[in-house]
Amino acid sequence: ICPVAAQEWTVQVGQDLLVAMDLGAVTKYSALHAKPSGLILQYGTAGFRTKAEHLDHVMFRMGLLAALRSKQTKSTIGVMVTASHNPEEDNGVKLVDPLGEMLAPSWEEHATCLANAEEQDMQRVLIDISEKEAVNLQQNAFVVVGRDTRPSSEKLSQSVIDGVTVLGGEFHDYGLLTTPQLHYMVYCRNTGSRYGKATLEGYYQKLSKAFMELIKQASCSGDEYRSLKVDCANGIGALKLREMEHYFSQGLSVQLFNDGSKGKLNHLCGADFVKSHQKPPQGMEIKSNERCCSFDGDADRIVYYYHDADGHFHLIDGDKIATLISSFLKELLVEIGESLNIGVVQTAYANGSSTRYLEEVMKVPVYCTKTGVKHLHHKAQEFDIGVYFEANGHGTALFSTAVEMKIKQSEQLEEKKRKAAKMLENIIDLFNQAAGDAISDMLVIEAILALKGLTVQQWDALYTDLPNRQLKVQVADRRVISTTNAERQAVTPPGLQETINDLVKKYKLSRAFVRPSGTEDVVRVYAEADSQESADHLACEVSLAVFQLAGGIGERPQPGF
Ligand code: NG1
Ligand code: ZN
Repeated sequence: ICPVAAQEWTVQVGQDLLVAMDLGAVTKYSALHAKPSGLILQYGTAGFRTKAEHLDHVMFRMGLLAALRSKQTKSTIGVMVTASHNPEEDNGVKLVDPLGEMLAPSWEEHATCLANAEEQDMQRVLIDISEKEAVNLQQNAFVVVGRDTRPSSEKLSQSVIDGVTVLGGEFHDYGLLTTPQLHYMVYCRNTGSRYGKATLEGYYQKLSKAFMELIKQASCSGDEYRSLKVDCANGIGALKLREMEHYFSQGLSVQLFNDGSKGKLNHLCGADFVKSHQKPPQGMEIKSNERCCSFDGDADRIVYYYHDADGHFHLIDGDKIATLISSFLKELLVEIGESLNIGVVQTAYANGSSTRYLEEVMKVPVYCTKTGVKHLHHKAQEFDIGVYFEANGHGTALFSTAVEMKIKQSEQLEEKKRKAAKMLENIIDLFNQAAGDAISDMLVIEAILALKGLTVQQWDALYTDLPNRQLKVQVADRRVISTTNAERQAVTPPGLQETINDLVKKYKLSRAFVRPSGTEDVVRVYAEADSQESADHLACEVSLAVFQLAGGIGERPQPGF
């Protein structure tokens, strides 16, 4: 994967490169964070993720890489140590680029190269990256580091710091942070604090102030004390929400569950569990019609749910969150009387009913991108207001400078329009512009429900989800599956897409697609149809087709899974 011939680089390396990078120190420290031989990892949808005990060398090397990226961009770079919704024993690392975005694609390749280099090739790979990317090694580097509550995270983040300092970089260790908080810090630091103060206090104050100002405008705010039950997945979200709650407690009371005081991280709780099992988390008692939500392990995802009067569980996922938010923002735009455009960005996992509702009822244009927030984020930047959410609850809304300009000009407008512009201004402040953020999304949703006077059931009733099923299939090499059309069609292996097409035809309102996961060694299968039974059957039949045509291993997918 890393095509540099050994002779080539020795000739190319200038004397200055060698001087600027203390290669002796790199080699010495690298040996203290030795790579287990034979281990190959890929920088995937969300960085590197695997069992924590295999990650020490990766952390050290990502510290090195972050320092190089910082030198190249002359900006602060972030490194987050977390494995999000994965089990507690796992860990992971991802780099955050200057404006809070995910790492640029060419650097993802460098990350993979560096993480997999054998000890004796480390120097060569580092020099190769520096040359390819024209990194000025004399430039200063500054890296900020955050970590989740996993037992392995503290030590691993120390290894990141070792990597940064070996290349002469400076760092700030924020310690425990949610992933979106780290994105926020990076964004603040690189925009000269115009966006906000790069401290936790700054984050809490910015969001809470915007929330309280919004809530004030709700006509029924005084007579209904708002409360919400929050399942924190036994993760970092609990710590940070607890620190923050007194800032907004006048407007919303939150009751925390799975706060990490006893249960295991992400075990039988959290947004991923609730979404994929379509049932409530353990450890939370739910009375009928109470509003509840779940964060994931690093608090960048959120889903809502409730029990109806008959005790039936209802999930309100990322698609319905995007619908609520985009409908509200569109109303505000209409109010201001502006021709600013708004678009919603989804992935193939978005429920078909949500896409139909947005396009046909809300008349909001919808776009589909590949899985992974970096793709959604990128697309959303094309609009004045771009709302993006993955069905699993990861998302945010982005606002162009044209929207901010419009708000500035609103002073001259009539009272009603001014009010709408003010709301829009508060909403912009409340959204984390750098990344999907469970805390920020939660406050936006709570504010919109209050302003619109909507109950959780009324929100849920916007449209009815099509029954769906997600399955995983084990194959020898998941790369044999390649896709096109935002992952909705399989190009290889030959015959697979044709088989899926024939299977889909057997059911009503049906749709199915397969893609290799970017975070697990599996192929994911998604199916939806007019009934749960049909969706289950279709998912199962497609799984079998994958097993047969894409080199399935282990047990054959069985009907009834
Ligand atoms: P993969 O494993 O590539 O499907 C999963 C999620 C993504 C995204 C990443 C990162 C699904 C189907 N996939 O990716 O949406 O959130 O993890 O955490 O939910
Ligand atoms: Zn997460």
